[in-house]
Order: sequence, then structure tokens, then C-alpha cells
Amino acid sequence: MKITSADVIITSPGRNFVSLRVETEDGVVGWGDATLNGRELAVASYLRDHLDSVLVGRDASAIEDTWQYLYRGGYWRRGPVTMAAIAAVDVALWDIKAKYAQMPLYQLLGGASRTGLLAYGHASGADLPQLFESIDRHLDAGYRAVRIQTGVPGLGQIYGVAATGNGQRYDYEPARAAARPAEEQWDTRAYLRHVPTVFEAVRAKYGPELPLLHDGHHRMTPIQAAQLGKSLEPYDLFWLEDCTPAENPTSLRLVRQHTTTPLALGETFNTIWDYQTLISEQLIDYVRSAVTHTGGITAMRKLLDFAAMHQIKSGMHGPTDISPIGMAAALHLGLAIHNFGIQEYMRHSAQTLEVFQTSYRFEGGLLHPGDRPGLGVEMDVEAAAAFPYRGAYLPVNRLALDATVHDW
Ligand code: KDG
Ligand code: MG
Repeated sequence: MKITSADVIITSPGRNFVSLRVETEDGVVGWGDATLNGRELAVASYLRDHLDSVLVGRDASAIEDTWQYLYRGGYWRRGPVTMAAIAAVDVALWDIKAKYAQMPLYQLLGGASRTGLLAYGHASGADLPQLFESIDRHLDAGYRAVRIQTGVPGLGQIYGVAATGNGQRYDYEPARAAARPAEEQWDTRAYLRHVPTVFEAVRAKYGPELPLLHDGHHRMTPIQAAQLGKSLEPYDLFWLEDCTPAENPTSLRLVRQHTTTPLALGETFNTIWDYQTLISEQLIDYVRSAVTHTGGITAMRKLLDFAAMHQIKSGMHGPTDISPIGMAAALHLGLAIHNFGIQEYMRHSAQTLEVFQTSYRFEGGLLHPGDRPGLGVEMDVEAAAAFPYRGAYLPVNRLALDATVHDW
């Protein structure tokens, strides 16, 4: 089962994706996702210039050995670029192994632990009427859980609110194609005053049953995060995400001391080591890492098993910057593990789905990876070539008061 080629494909059907195509001597092809939003070419170069030739000639079936070879052998460990590159290789090898076995990947991971994966979508609006319209549209589309993001009075475009203004876009994409990042404005005190009023209105209209989520997108200090968690307790959130940047994980102790609102964290993390304190001290309830950014299925499985020991569940990152390949990998893993929590699912655009042919399905609010051998996603390389790469950046945030750079 020798690897004969490993090639990087960059395409931009509406937004940028970096994919890895690995082929074996028997002509079996595996796909991996290496998309790192706003830094795509760095991962593409890591793969093209440093990994592709190393892979050729290796045994495609030796997944753990290849993972350790790339992680330890590279000497420079961790980091989003390295771990996204290793993830792409790892997922492609799992795809190949499952294709050889003629099984959907979740079977190799232990088989299905559930009938489908509860998914949440992104409802958003600049104001309450637009938000309600967006929630209604998500419920009509079958969602049984929604993330709630709104504009804040006095601020313009902020994270999580569909830029079209009417909440109609389901594939909100903050990265904009331009020579340099756009700038947004921020005011944490205005945000902290406004958000509880939004959740009060949503609960009043939609009742107590609907699971509601919210993303703080790293903007609060620990004490501000504690304040928000506390003020949202009456509205029974499924989770409050990234309430504070967690480079210093012990800061979550303070948040935990003050609120019982469940916490989700980690979409910017890339190894199990980043979670050591957060998980062992039970400072979070959901792990937000993506298979795509955290070293692939091999590494995510270990991370989620560690989380399971502490009754912490998965909440794998699934915005549209995770490609359909990365999404499929998350679905196979989520179906197999016991401690699945919820899966983020924004849905890719029709153009993206022309390039990536998927077999996963969304029915009755639940996702299923499908039963094709492997991941169940194939990439149409010719279609991909029609969408050349366009440089795009995530925004930069500045305080409305004095233009100090703030976390975005
Ligand atoms: O590329 C950045 C996005 O993936 C991120 O902003 C999305 O926070 C996000 C989420 O929860 O989906
Ligand atoms: Mg997030």
C-alpha cells in the first residue's frame, strides 16, 4: 500500500480551500483538508515544500507511525500551520484505509454510537426582527439547535452577523478578499448590556426547549466573561463559546467560579496539550477543536478520549472554512465516539459543493456521514481549477473608544 503521490490543490469556489490528494500504488485516492482561513498558502507550502516528497514511498496503512514521524520528526512541534498540514495527511490516510476496507470510515473507528449528529446552525441579525427571521429560516431548514449572534447598538458590522444585513445568508464568511484585513469596531460594555436582552427576547418568542448557543469570540476578560455567563443563566444556553482568549487556561477558573453557563472553547487550539489544564480541571464542557486544525482524526480521537474521562463532550468546529472533506472527517469521528455533544454545521455554498461531492446528509436536524467507503467526499479537480485562489483576510478589531487593537 505504498504512497505514489501527494498533491496540494488550492481552490476558491466562493472562499478558499486547501486540499491534499494522496494516491497509492493501487490507484486508491484519499483526501485531506488543510484549510487555515486567511493563512491558506502557509499550509499549502508546508505540505508542498516539506511533506509531499517525504510521503512518497511510505506505507499508506501506517497511520499512527506517519503521524508520529511528521510530528516528532519535524522537530518544530505544534502550531496551526504544522497541525493543519499533519491533519490533511492523517485524514487522507484514514480515507485510504477505509476505502481499502470498503467501509465508511466511522466503521473503522468503532462503528456508529448514535443514529445521527445533532447540528447547530448560525442564526444572526443586525437587530431582533432580522434575527427572528433568520431563526425561523433555520427552523424551516430542519435545525434543532441554533447559535444566536446579533448586532450591538452603536457598533457597525461585528463578528457573527451575516454581512448582507438581512440574515438570509447561512454561510456567513468573515474573511474578505482584499489586499489587507478589514477593520471592525468593538465595545465590550455595550455588548455585555445588549446580549442578555437578545436572549430574553428569543426565549420569550421560541420557548424553553430550543437549544441556544452563543460565541463570545475571545473578546472578554475573565471577569467580564463571568459577568456574561451569569447574566445568561436564566436563558439556559447550550453553551457560551470562547468567552475569553484561553492562551492562559487558568483564567477559566475564575469564569467557572461565577457561572453555571456551560462553556465551549478551543477552535484556535491545535493539540491535546493546549487542553491539559482545561480538561483535567473541568474548566470547559465542550471541546471546539476541528479535525482539520488539530492533527487529524488520530489526534482528535485521543483528545476526545481524554475529554471523555472528565465528562467533557465534543463540539467540533464546523464553519464554512472547514472544507467538506474536513466536515466529513468530523462526522465520521462524531458518529463513532461516545462523548459526542453537538456539531456546528453552517452548510457550504452550492459553488463549493460543485467542487466537493459529498455524501453526508442532514435530516431531521441530525447529520450523518453516509455509507460510502472512506470519508464519502470526492473532489472534482477540474471543477476546482475554475476557481483560482484569491487572497482573503479575517478582520481586525479596534475599540470604538480609542482604536486600540482588540481580540477579533
Ligand atoms: O476562520 C475563523 C472562523 O472559523 C471562526 O471565526 C468561526 O468562531 C467561529 C465559529 O464558531 O464558527
Ligand atoms: Mg467560534
